[in-house]
Amino acid sequence: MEKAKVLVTRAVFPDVIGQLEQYFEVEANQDDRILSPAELAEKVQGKDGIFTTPSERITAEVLAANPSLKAVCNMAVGFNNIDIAAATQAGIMVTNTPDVLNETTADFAWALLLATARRVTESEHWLRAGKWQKWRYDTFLGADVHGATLGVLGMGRIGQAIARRSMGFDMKVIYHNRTRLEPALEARANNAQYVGKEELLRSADHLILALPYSPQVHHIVGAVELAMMKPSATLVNIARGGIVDDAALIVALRAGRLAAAGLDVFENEPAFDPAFLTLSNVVLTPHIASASEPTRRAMANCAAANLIAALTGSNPPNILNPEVLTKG
Ligand code: 8YV
Repeated sequence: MEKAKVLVTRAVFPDVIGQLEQYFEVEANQDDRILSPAELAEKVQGKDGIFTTPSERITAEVLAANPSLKAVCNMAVGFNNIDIAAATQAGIMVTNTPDVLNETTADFAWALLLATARRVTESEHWLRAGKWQKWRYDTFLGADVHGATLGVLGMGRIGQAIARRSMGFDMKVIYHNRTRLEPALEARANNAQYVGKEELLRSADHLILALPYSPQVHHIVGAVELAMMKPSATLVNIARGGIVDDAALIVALRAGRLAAAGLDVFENEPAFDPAFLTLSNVVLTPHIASASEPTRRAMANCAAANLIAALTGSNPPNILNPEVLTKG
C-alpha cells in the first residue's frame, strides 16, 4: 500500500523525522526555511497531513489548497496560528501538545519573574560593560518576590503550575480566569483566591500572564489596564504576543508607571518593537519558555504521535476539534 504523505513545515529533531518516515513519505524542511503562505499552500497539495509550529499561519486558504488534507498537528499547546473553524468545516483534524510543557513553562515564568524583579540581566550587562567600580548601598535595588502578592491571569494548567511554585516564596496568590477553579485546584495552587480582573491588576505586586490567545483577549492588557497596576509592579508574559498592547507597555515602562516587564512573547515576533531595546527595565527572551531539551522533545514526539494516529485510523490523543471524528 502506498504510504500517506506528510509535510513537516519546520526543522525538528532528526529522530522525529525518522519516526514519521516509518509510516509516511515525509517532505521535511531541515534547512528550516520559512515558508511563505503561498509556498505553504503549494506544499500542502498532495499531503495527507502536516506537522506545523506556531510560526506558520494555517489559514482557510492554506487548508483550501488541498481538499484531501486530513490532519494538522501543531507542535505547541497554543493553536491560534490555525483556523480551526475552517479546518472543522473541511473535516480536517487539528491537534496540539498540551500538558507536556506545563512544568517547564512554569519554571521559565519564574525565571523571568525573578530576573525582572531582581534586575538580573540589567545588572549583568552593566558588569560586562566594565561599570562595576565599587559597591554601593543602592546598586540595582529591585522588588522583593518572597512575601509579595502574585497575580496570575489565565489559570489553566500552566497558570496553576506557576501558582504552585509560589509556596516556597511565601506569597499570596490571586488569579482571574474565565471560570473559577474547583476548590481543590485552588488549594493546590497555593490557596489561590479568585478575583475580578480589575482587582487582580490593582492588587498584584507581580502579574504573570498565562492565558491562551484568542481575538477576544487581544490587548486585554492595554493602556487602561497598565494604568491600574501598581507603579512598583512587575509584568511577566509567557503566553502570547497580542495579549499585551506592546506600544502601551513601552509607554508605561518608559514613564515609570510600571516598574519592569519580563517578556518571552511579542506582537509580530520575531520582529518585535525595537523600542523595547531602549529600555533597561525589561528582560527580553526569544519565545523559549518551553525550551528545555526534554520538553521540546516531548512536544515533538507528541505532535508526531498525533499525526501517526490521525493518519493510521486511530483517534489522535490531543484532538482539538473532535466533532470531525464523527463526521464519517
Ligand atoms: C512553543 C508555545 O515553543 O506551545 C506553545 O504554544 O508557545 C511554545 O511552547 C512554540 O510555540 C514553538 O513550538
